[in-house]
Amino acid sequence: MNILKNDEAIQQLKNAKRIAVLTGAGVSAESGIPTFRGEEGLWTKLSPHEMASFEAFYNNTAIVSEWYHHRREIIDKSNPNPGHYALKELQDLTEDFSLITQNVDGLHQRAGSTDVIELHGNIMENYCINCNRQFSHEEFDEIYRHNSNHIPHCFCGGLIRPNVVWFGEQLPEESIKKAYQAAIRSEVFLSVGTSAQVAPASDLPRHAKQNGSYLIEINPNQTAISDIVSLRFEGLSGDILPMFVEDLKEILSNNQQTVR
Ligand code: BJW
Ligand code: ZN
Repeated sequence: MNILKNDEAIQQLKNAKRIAVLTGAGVSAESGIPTFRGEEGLWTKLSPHEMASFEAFYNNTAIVSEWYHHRREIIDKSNPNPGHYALKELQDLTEDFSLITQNVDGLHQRAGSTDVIELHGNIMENYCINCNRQFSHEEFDEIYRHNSNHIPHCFCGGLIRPNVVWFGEQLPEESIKKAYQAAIRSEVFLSVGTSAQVAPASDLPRHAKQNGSYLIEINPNQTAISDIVSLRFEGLSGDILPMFVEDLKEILSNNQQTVR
């Protein structure tokens, strides 16, 4: 870690009243949840459009439903990691803080973050594509387990799908609106653990930068936005985010002592 770079990031975070953070699958990697792309990613074996589209679900319901069931089981057994907890602490230290996530695992909320903007939905929620009835995780699990062909049906006969956003589908209107607003008004924008390959989420860092925000990326690998960021931290979010928060707390407490 370059100490000077770290200092610069901490100064930016300290001076910012408005911070926005965009997270991706990499933030949950240290909780044991596989990312999508990359060497260990889910999609080294499976094609994204074959699994994460409505057509895939409709034509291969059993396979796609099983895939989501398997992922829910992994998430159920996992816990938030130091990166998730650091973002909760950063929220507590910041006047105007927005946490925008592409993740569907709910780990930010389990770490205590509030008002999380979920761009791609939540894998634990399910709904009927016919009558729109919502199913809690427990209700859905009950239906899924008692169904030997792994094709979950609602009481009305319609198929039950996960409440996630697939390719070609619109993002929840309110979430994307809030995310753009947060990006535009931010003074510092952190892009953490995302390959920034999927639009419209990948547009957010660019919008933030165009509107004068200081753009910081945390990722062990280069991404589609690495060339436009103000600062890049090549490492794991579970290492770097807690370090930011510790340094920030130290500076803030020193400042308070000086004022007194
Ligand atoms: C670490 C780490 C550690 C590892 N610490 N870092 C051309 C044709 C067709 C469509 C399009 C097109 N061009 C654009 C589109 C639109 C399309 C799109 O962007 N496609 C691109 C792939 C080209 N987008 C959409 O369709 C979106 N909707 C839309 O645009 O609506 C308007 C519209 C409608 C109709 C037509 C056209 C437009 C919807 C996108 C929905 C994405 N859904 C998914 C699946 C969600 C459900 C599920 O979970 O199954 O969301 S796809 C998948 O990718 C998932 C993720 O949220 C998303 C982003 O992935 P993410 O988070 O960046 O993960 P990875 O794996 O890519 O990266 C992980 C990173 O972590 C890596 O960089 C690692 O290095 C790093 N890392 N360990 C920090 N410890
Ligand atoms: Zn129904």
